[in-house]
Amino acid sequence: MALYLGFDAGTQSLSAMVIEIDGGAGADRRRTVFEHSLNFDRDFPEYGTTAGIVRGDGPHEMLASPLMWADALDRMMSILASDAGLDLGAIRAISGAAQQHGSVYLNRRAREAWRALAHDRPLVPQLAGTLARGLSPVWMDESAGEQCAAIETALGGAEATARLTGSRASARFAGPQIRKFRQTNPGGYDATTRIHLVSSFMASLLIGADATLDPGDASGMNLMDIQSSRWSEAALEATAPGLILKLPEIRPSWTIAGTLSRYWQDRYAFPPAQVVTWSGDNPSSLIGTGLVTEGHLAVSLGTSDTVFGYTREPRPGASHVFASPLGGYMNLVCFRNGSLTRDWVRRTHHLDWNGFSAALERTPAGNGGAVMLPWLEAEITPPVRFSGVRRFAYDGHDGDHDVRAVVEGQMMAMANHSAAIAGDLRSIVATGGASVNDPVLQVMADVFGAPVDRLTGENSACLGAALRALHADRLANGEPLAWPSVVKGFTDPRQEERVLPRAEAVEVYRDLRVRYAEFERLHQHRPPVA
Ligand code: XUL
Repeated sequence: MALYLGFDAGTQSLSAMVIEIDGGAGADRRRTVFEHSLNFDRDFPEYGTTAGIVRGDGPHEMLASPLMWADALDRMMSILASDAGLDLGAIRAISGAAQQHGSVYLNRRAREAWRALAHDRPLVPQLAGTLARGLSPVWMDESAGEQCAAIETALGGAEATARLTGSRASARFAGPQIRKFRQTNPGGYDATTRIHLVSSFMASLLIGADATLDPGDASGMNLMDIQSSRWSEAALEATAPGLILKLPEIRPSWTIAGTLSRYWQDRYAFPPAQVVTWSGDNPSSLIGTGLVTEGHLAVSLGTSDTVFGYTREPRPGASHVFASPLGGYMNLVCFRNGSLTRDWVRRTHHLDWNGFSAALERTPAGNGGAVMLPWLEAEITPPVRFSGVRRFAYDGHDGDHDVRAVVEGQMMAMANHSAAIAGDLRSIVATGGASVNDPVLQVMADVFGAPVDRLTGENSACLGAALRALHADRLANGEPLAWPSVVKGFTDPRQEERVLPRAEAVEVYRDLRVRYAEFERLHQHRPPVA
């Protein structure tokens, strides 16, 4: 029997999952034996976050303390060791997923501090003085717009930047954020000896040394050559001087970054397990949703909503092409107004989630012409700077219409903007918090015109991390498992719960999607009417 531990360092919480694999590659027993989440706002109030972030001084600045993530890791390791009833010695490998794009700035003291950690003291006080920047910009930070323009100009335009790095310059990506840091705090930049992504920072804390970065997460920086999975000299030069010396090495996703450090072994009696290079939450979800072949999309309904799919070749037209942790590519479209916007509508009308579902059930496909552009916050796709929802053909007082309008608006935006990556779409896998809601999935099936499956588990990024640990451990031991065998038993859809598209509704949305795209185009660059 072997155990594999996966983490997900998300925007609002740190989760852990342990899977058990009993027997060989064939008829083995596979199950999840532990799952737990720590919520940053609730469990770490001393960091003063709201939904996992703190606002910076400038507009669109969204930050979080790396020490909060470290604190959560320490507490989770303690829970795993004492409250989970696990045979700790059976943990063979550990990996993780993290919110993408966030960058952590360390000074020259960090490496020494990690090496010298005393096991009888908590982690965070021992990291004092190791950060060259106290707060990290996270993926919700849209404040590096100017830097994006400068980088794209240096690289020959937006399209050339996308061809080289997989994405146009994006304000939330680490490259533009690094350029901004250098411009606004040159002393801080000079004092920075290492810039990690959240994923490689967390892996570094586990091994007590600088961890490598995987191509899946590195491709979310506007710094990696998407064809070769190496740092692009041109992109580095367009971003900040001397950057190459500050970045971790990029290694294949299945690389063993190191061994769990003595700190964790001595502090909580963990074994010297292998720590596999962490990845981003979306690349990890590709595995955790079982999307290891073409023709399927995953729609993840989380803090951000994302639509993604695996392809052997990059799919032009995707807003982001990332390297996939299975090899090949992951094409992704990200929407910032996800669960927080659904939740805002729900709260506005004093509904619980059952009430939200009932409202959807009471209203017809197409909502009698009532349409919402759900841009409560500045939006990533399409790029919208002026926040504020826009309502058409209704005023928002009626809760039923408002609920349907937010869900339909989100689904139409997702279907329209992912059309280029959907290809010959056979099915969708829905994940994330809101995927438990049947009426939401019915709107999804009708708008996309494809059957929607749901996974048994909720946290596909965390599951993906545990499965990546299994894959890398088998590979390192000369017993490689093909990806369909890695995910088998964990990501099989529940056929009996499949949600089928309804022909009449699909017809309604065929026209409405065209109108919705027109609304987007007209209002994207205009502030909302008060
Ligand atoms: C993807 C993105 C978000 C974060 C959320 O490009 O910005 O999905 O990864 O954690």
